[in-house]
Amino acid sequence: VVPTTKTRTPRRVLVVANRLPIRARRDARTARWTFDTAPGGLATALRGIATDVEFVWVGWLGADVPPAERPRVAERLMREHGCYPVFLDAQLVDRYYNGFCNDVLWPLFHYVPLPAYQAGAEKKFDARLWEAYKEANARFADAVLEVWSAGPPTENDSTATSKVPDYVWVHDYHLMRLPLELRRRDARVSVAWFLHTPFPSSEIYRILPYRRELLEGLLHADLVGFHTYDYARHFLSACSRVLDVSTTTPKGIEFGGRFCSIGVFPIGIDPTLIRNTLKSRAVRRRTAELGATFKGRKVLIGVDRLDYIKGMPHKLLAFELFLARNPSWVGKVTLIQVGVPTRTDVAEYQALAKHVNELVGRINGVYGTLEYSPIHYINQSIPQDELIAIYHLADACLVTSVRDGMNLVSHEYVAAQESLDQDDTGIEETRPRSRASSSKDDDDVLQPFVKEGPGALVLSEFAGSAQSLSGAIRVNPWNTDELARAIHDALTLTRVERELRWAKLHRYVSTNTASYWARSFVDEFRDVCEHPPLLPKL
Ligand code: GDG
Repeated sequence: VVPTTKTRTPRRVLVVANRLPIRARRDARTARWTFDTAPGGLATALRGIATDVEFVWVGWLGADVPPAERPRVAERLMREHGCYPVFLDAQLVDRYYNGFCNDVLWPLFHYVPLPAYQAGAEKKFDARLWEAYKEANARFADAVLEVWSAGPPTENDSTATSKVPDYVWVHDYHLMRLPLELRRRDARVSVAWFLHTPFPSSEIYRILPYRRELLEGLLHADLVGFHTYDYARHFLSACSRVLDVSTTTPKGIEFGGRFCSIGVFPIGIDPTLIRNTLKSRAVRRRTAELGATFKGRKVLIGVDRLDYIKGMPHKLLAFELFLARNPSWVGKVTLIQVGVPTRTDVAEYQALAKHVNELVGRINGVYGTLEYSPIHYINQSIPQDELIAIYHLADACLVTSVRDGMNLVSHEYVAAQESLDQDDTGIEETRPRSRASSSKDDDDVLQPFVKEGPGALVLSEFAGSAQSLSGAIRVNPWNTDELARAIHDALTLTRVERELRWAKLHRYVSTNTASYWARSFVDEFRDVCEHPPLLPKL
């Protein structure tokens, strides 16, 4: 089904997320603040509909701002960047963000609760972290209400759309109490919430001592949204089991005299941005350079934050097994693995980084030579242009998450497999040549890189994207044997097989885009607010 977009939208949407898309620095000598935009995935996703909707961001700045400087910082951020900061002091951030969000909710929502045999597991849920979470959510509510407008027409602005009040779109597991906190402050607020992670099975969810309070927080929203039907279903069953709800239907839940609608909105990417980047002169040149570097070899790509949900050790172990079983591939295939450091002050993440380093060292030690490393491990973030050049070059992408809300790397890889028009190569030398057909004579000349058909996608069945990317080779990353075979399959599929798979994948990725996601969510939000379901009279 090709998605269609409606065009009715509210005038202003307050996007509330834990972090503002801003990098802030303070000069200690002059006490002067510098703010740069740091657009993350969400900011990029919303850009596509920013022509119809005005977005104002509310969130934490990621920096400790001395109280005396706060009014000035808030005024500047709002005026210069359309961002309204929530100020949280260091101890609150530590307990709310590092503690409750990253150490309690993140693992639980990704099916990694602390194993009961581990000493200290019984102390996992520290009440101080929960109190901090509630407190932080209350601070966010105060900040939202400082910018929220109920939207009565003003003298200067009498257009019909300006009568629409601001809508409040809350993002992610950091802010599950926010709908309730907002409604306590003003019952008129239209509020929706979207979860970027999985919502776990109710069997996992109900471990949480604060299971009831979080669901009650959310059910004050007009709409809650998830990436997949499974997550929505898990949420519905958690509500039925944990709360005394009067009605749950696939469309939503009646609770406390209100109806909270539930929707499924799988996020996507901006394929046009990738296509345009691929066509740029700089990226074509870079792809050609990399094509020359990896000449005569197949390339596998992995791009992950260094997070335990991404299953990087699972991928490395399977790659090692693949090399052990297929000695003829040694020297002929390289895995480029980007592992972007994240939450580096947390013990679990430090242990993961160490484990990955050891695995990479072991595999390169056993299978590497002076001329060849089976794994190129890049333990830092790389520029977007470089990333897209590698995607384009790679013969297969390995996504092996043990759980992942959606996983946008899988979408980006598919988009970057488009073959490019050879008329405009972007580099001076125009004689196209594929990596495999290189000859010694033209080694010194930079040749444009030409793909021999699209690459293959190996995709964990535990990533949300596996539910829609049916052209992928689906794997259970815990099954090392199966994953090693999938790597072999990905490298040996015929061109026709790869093209057939890619056509399916590309059709999905190029229609279910980030703009489509944002537009569908905002349209549904408006629909449920304008036409709230009628509740039965008691
Ligand atoms: C959360 C959920 C859900 C990565 N390394 C570099 C780089 N990246 C970019 C990728 C991609 C993004 O980061 C990662 O997105 P994912 O979706 O794969 O994963 P999370 O960061 O865990 O995001 C996830 C998502 O929210 C959206 O709802 O899909 O399930 O966990 O865009 O390209 N970008 C650059 N250099 C890098 O080194 N430039």
